[in-house]
Formats: sequence, structure tokens, C-alpha cells
Amino acid sequence: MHLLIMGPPGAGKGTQAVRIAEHYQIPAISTGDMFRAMRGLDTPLARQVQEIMASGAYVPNDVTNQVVADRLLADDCARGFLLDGYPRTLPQVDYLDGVLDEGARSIDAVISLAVDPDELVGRLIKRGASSGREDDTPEAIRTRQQVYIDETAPLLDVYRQRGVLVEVDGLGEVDVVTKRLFTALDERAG
Ligand code: B4P
Repeated sequence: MHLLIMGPPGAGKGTQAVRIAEHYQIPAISTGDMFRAMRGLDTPLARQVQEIMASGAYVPNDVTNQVVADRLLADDCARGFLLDGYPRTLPQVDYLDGVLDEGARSIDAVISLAVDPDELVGRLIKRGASSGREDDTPEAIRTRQQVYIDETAPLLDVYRQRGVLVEVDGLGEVDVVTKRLFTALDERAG
């Protein structure tokens, strides 16, 4: 099972990814989590990543692609994986296509979580109050939303045209969204 989960910042990708991964017994691979794990490392790359994330911008494609390619080589990805928050740009789509082609693998479904912008801001501000995440400030949230619109939203059409997009309403209780999501995946599997 090779799955992707996409959605605007705060859509609940990470929240739902854990549940989907558990259900299918595949690893959930979050680029955001991998970059946050670099926090505190005293290397030029780690400092660059932290600065970029705090502003709400995207980490450069070459850095992100390499991190993902290395992770996909791990043994636990042999049965499949769920990529959470990757790809986020068209060059990342191309890169992932190349990595998957090399391993004769293909994407089974791309889950797109849709939530309206006002709800998203509310969720992220709420999370920011306790998470201490530097990118949960109003200014960084605005940047993240704009970057999403400019760079990531166009990917939905790419996957829609490939016939793998599964669109799910991300509004409502977490459990309700999870149920909706599994229903949509089951319908797709037939
Ligand atoms: P991510 O970690 O992917 O951040 P996110 O978009 O905020 O997360 P998500 O949508 O998963 O929200 P969550 O479930 O936590 O990326 C952070 C940064 O990393 C990016 O801005 C970028 O700088 C960098 N990055 C990552 N991937 C990259 C890539 N491929 N290329 C370049 N840069 C990259 O949910 C948000 C909040 O809502 C939580 O508090 C949650 O509890 C709450 N919530 C979830 N579902 C809810 C529901 N149904 N109802 C109410 N609240 C809900």
C-alpha cells in the first residue's frame, strides 16, 4: 500500500496519518516531523531548516527530496508507506515519480483533506498555544497558507488527472474524519 496524504496547513494530515498507518500496518512518514527532529542539531543544514520552517516557507526541494529518498530505503517501507506532507511541490512530484519507478512501485491513492481557511487558522493558533511550534504564529500561518495555495494546491489536479485522488472533507471531530476517510478508501478499493 503506497499512500500520500495532502491538505493545507492544519488540515489534520499528521493526525489522520497515524491512524491510517496503524490500520494498514505501514509507516507514516512525515517530512515535517523529520525536519522538526533536526531541531537542536548544530549543523548548517539543521539551522537553515529551522529558520525556513519558522518563517512558514518550504524547505528547498533538493534537501526535502534527499531526506525522503533516504527514508524510503529503510526496511519498514518494503510493504508500503504513507507519506504525510510530501510531495508539496511539482519538482517533488517528479522526484517521487522517479524514486517509485526505480523500485517498480506506484501510488495507490492520494488522500486530500479539505478544510476551510478560517477553521485552519483557529486550529493552528490553538495548537500554537501549547506546541511551542515556531510556525504556529499568525504571521507564519499566513505565509504557510499562501505557499500552500501557490505551490501545493496545483498538485491536486496532477493526481486527479492520474485518477488516484481521494477527496475527503476534513471538517468535524477527528474520529468522524477518520471514518469518512476509511469509507472513501474502501469505496475506491471497490
Ligand atoms: P507539517 O508538519 O506537515 O505541518 P502542518 O501542515 O501544520 O500539519 P498537519 O496538516 O499535519 O496538521 P495536524 O494534523 O498537526 O509541515 C510543517 C513545515 O515543514 C512546513 O511548513 C514546511 O516548512 C516543512 N515541510 C514539511 N514537508 C515539506 C515538504 N515536502 N517540502 C518542503 N517543506 C516541507 O493538525 C493541526 C492541528 O489541528 C492540531 O493541533 C490537531 O490536533 C488539530 N486537528 C486535527 N484534526 C482536527 C479536527 N478534525 N478537528 C479539530 N482539530 C483538529
